[in-house]
Amino acid sequence: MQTHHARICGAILAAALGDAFGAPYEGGIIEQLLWRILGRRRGKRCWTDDTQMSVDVIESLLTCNKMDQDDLAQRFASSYRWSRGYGPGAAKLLRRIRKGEHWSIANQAVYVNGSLGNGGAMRAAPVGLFYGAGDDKKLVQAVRSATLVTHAHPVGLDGAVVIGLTVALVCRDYPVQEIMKRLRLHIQTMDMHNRLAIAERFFHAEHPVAPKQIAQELGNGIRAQDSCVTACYIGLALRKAPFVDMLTYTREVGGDTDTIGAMAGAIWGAACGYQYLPEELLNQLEHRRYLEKLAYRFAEAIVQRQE
Ligand code: R7I
Ligand code: MG
Ligand code: MG
Repeated sequence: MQTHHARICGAILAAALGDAFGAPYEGGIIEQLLWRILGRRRGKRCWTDDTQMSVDVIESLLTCNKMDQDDLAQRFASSYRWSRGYGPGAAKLLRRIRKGEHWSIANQAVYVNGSLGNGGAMRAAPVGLFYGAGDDKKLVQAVRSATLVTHAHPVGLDGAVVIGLTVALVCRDYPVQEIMKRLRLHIQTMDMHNRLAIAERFFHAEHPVAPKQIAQELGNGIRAQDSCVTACYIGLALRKAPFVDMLTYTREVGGDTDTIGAMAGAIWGAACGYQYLPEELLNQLEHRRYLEKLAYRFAEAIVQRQE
């Protein structure tokens, strides 16, 4: 596998591992007990909405060869299963689309300004990979379009830009300082700018900052401003550490562990490549072979596109 190819596959599989291995630690005691029942199938670790919606994005991009919001909305709606642990607003919205409502109406029916949850950001990595580093404006536009289908709030949109752009840039070895500079150019809300400023300060520290401090200052919650820069920090600060250390660190940050794990995993995987993912974790992942084949096909399409 060529380097770029391996990094694209790495981003997709690492995100799925971050999701499946983060999910058991998400939420309170009731959610954790429920996931003990729902989260294992035939001895494998199940993924959640984060991976399901990323799969939908990849399938859509492979079929349409561009970001097509109508196609994406239909895929999201038909893949929706409550047992994958979707956000409550997202679940309602997807059921409305299933019943025939257009996404551009449904996306403001639950929250008047649209959702600011991290559900747009958790599936932004494939869009970033597909458009790739080079034309940031085009990439950001595609990420915003893909996010808008379910997350119309400016903070929800900004969160997706943080993840989509970081994944694309780290996949091409851009240094952290340059990534931060380019993120600042495309972020539109003060909430996200403030979080980025804190992360930039943390990147100047010699060692990764303690997980507790990350949770306190960058956040660990379900809202985009409380998790996207957190994941960006984790993925970048720990990209030279083994994957399992990144997972342990994410668990210690706590909160929305499946989503922070998925987003940080995508960044880690894009930096390191598929070959550095631990085999014993991949072996426990549900539908591993299906995901690997999909990631491989996606990488081939991207490499051809960018040649
Ligand atoms: O963003 P979304 O798809 O949820 C993703 C999360 C991830 O952690 C997944 O792993 C899964 O567990 O869910 O779903 P939404 O329901 O749109 O947003 C998530 C939450 O953000 C909502 O349930 C609200 O608590 C909060 N939220 C808002 N609160 C107030 N005002 C989102 N938008 C608003 C808002 O406008
Ligand atoms: Mg989830
Ligand atoms: Mg989550």
